[in-house]
Amino acid sequence: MTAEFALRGKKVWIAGHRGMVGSAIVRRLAGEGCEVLTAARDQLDLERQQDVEEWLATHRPDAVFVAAAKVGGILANDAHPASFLYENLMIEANIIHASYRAGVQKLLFLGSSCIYPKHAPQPMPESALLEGALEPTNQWYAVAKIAGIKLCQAYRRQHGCNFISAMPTNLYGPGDNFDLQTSHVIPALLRKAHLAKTEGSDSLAVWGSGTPRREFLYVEDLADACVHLIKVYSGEEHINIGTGTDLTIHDLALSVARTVGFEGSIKFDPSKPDGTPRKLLDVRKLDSLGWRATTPLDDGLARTYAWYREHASKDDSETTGAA
Ligand code: GFB
Repeated sequence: MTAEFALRGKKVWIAGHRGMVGSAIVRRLAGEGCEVLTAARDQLDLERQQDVEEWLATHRPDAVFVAAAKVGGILANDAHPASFLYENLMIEANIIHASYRAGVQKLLFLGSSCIYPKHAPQPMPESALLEGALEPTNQWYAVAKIAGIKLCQAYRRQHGCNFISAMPTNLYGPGDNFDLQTSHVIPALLRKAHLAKTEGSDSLAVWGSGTPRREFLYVEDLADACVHLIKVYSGEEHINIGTGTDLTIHDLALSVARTVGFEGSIKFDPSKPDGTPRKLLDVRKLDSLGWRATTPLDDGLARTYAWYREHASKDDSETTGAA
């Protein structure tokens, strides 16, 4: 562990600033006294090495958050293996290598809890990485994210770069993707419950058996944890970011129904995959670094539902996309 990395007065690039995670990090950095750099998609294609190298060489950030990634829910991962593997490998390799070349002082790479083996011990410690086979539905994304961790470690060892990695659990919050085919479970269930309520339907369709367990972290909490880690952590091992508690998808569906005010029944769809049986992170390392999640699930769900109603529910006047 080295001295704290101060953000004040630094130039900080958030790669992926339009996404749910990147935009939350931009909001979180507002009070840090740093200059926030962003690049619009039409200005910079992160899959093109030369573009990324030129952008970094020109703008010379002191610190970088790698929040850019191709992400999606269980079905999107399963249906587009090439996109999830290729796009994520290209984005992270380009940014990490170009950051090394541009002399970036500190970089935080973001992955996902799906890097761990399908049957990892629960809660999953950082040391469970590569101890067993991956969950088949998201192995492509997981392999890309494991490569990102290894890139940070390799550039540390070979070039002395202070590049670190953080692995968040399943995320949700304002700015999430509410498309029913490609989204994660929380935005999907919020939207489906909202539609069922407004259309007077008496059931809410929930994929799979309802028995898998998941841990959910509100994205504003994640952004706070990332800012904390870039300041205080300089180790080689990746750090889990989670809440330390999980629940079944069935219980999640009940909480979502309560949030939305949907009073009908829940109908499981066994034709859809369950995915990993359980994904709970061991957050003792993060805890020892002085950070804990603060947003209870019910509060986060209420805030996410409010965001959906304000920003995304208008799309539903045209399509219902029942899934
Ligand atoms: O959120 P989700 O798509 O991601 O699904 P994973 C979590 C669980 O919710 C699965 C169930 O058991 C789904 O079957 N589920 C129930 C639903 N209803 C729905 C629904 O309407 N939509 C969705 N999407 N799920 C992803 C990985 O896995 O987690 C990614 O595929 C990434 O790579 C991400 O790691 C964090 O937790 O199963």
